[in-house]
Amino acid sequence: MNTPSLNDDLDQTTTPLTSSSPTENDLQNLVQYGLTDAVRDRFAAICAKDSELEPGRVARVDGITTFVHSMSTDYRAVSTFARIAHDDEFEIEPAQPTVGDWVLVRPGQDQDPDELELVLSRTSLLVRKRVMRGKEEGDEQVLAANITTVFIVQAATYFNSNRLEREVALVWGSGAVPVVILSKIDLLEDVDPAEIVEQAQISAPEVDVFAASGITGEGTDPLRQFTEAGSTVVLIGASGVGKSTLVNQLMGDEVMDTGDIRESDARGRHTTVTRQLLPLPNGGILIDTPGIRTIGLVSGSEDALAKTFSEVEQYFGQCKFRDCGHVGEPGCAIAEAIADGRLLESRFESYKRMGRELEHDRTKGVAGAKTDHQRRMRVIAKGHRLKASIEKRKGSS
Ligand SMILES: Nc1nc2c(ncn2[C@@H]2O[C@H](COP(=O)(O)OP(=O)(O)O)[C@@H](O)[C@H]2O)c(=O)[nH]1
Ligand SMILES: [Mg+2]
Ligand SMILES: [Zn+2]
Repeated sequence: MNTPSLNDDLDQTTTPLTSSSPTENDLQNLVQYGLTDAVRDRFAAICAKDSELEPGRVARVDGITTFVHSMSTDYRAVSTFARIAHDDEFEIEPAQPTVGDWVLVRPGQDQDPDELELVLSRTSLLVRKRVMRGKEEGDEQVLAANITTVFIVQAATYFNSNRLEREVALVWGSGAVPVVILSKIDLLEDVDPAEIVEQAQISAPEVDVFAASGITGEGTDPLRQFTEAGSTVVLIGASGVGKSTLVNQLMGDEVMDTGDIRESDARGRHTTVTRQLLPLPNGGILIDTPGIRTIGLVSGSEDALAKTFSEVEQYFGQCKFRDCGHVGEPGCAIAEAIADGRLLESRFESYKRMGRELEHDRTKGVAGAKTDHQRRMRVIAKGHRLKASIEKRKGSS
């Protein structure tokens, strides 16, 4: 085995003549930030072509300043010109890096800033629509990328089923797997946690639901199955539900400020860099997000809705009339299912409400169609079409 050199030497990044593409050993350093084999291979391929680039993972974003954990050093890189890198093509439009992104940084020469140049295409992306006050259309807020599991945290003492349905849909839409945690069970007085779990399960069928206390640690052991090496877990939920307390419990250490210590107190200091991507004792990575007050679904979340309400959608196509609107038509399978207790009316109502919101966004068109995500997808599609037509021309000549 090679002896890995400890490159704390900052000069190392500014001497491109001696730099070479990272060895397996160098990349091994990124395992502590959740590196998977697939990501390692992509980094190795890109760095073999351009040895100046330094692979790493985004720990925090502050405007165009991105904090990146790299193999032997951390970067504070500027992301103005960052683009998404697919296997062998780069997107034209700038990318908006987010915590959890796998990226390549080009270290700046002399006085130049370090530049975040490429963002590897994501395996999952958690995006919510920000609800703006006094403005009809909120923009999108990208919360985290390349996550395997999202812990949706709600206080067992303040369980809210509508919010949970939205949170679950948001997560299914991201490509990650939702897990529900009902926190603060030590505060439940005459209620059995199992009862709340049962309630939550109705709003989140097909999702694992746990009850736990971040203070006493009760119920937190089963959560560790989601935090093994190679996994990246994000915690979402309203402010004050106990996310940071759970993080500390899972870390076995006081790493996150809890309670009313303001997040902004620690801003801009180096210590905050290491506080967003938290390596867990059993190998996974934890990301704590600031509280999210409202959960807006981004346009194009229809599939996520279908997954969230699969027990509703299973009746579609079974009504007497093919164009049944499920509003009292004879032979409506939904109405029958509700009547004989196979389907909860409240679930169907939630489904309709969320579906209407998406429909509203879609028909309103303009703003919705210009979401970052859709723009990105269009650019990719265009790239693919172009490539296909070039190959076709080549083939026919
Ligand atoms: N009794 C009890 N209090 C908790 C628990 N988890 C968090 N808290 C308290 O709730 C407040 C908010 O917790 P925090 O972890 O900062 O919530 P966050 O905003 O979701 O990160 C703090 O005062 C915590 O001490 C719990 O499991 N039991
Ligand atoms: Mg917190
Ligand atoms: Zn019907």
